[in-house]
Amino acid sequence: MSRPQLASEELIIEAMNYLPFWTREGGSIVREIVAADFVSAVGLVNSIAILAEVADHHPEMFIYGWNKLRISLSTHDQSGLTELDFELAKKIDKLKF
Ligand code: H2B
Repeated sequence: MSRPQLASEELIIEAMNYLPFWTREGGSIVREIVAADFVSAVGLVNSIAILAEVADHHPEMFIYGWNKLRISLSTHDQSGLTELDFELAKKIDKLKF
């Protein structure tokens, strides 16, 4: 399967209009979520893991401070952002937590 190309600056700016919970950090987009408690944060990680496996696209996820989750998306083999990151971010935003 062919891999998507790095997103242009114009495409990134356009995509970010639809991802208000995400911020750009270099070649990644990041969302921070405060869950109800530790178990909820772990549950969210597991839900995201299923989305990631289906998409074959995997975020970095970090639970810290008991109930906080930091999700970072980038396309490793392109060393930056591609449509895969924006598509997975939109799916993550649809999860209920
Ligand atoms: N996830 C992310 N975030 N970036 C990638 O480049 C990537 C991935 N590559 N998941 C996938 C797996 C690749 O290794 C497989 C072979 O499709």
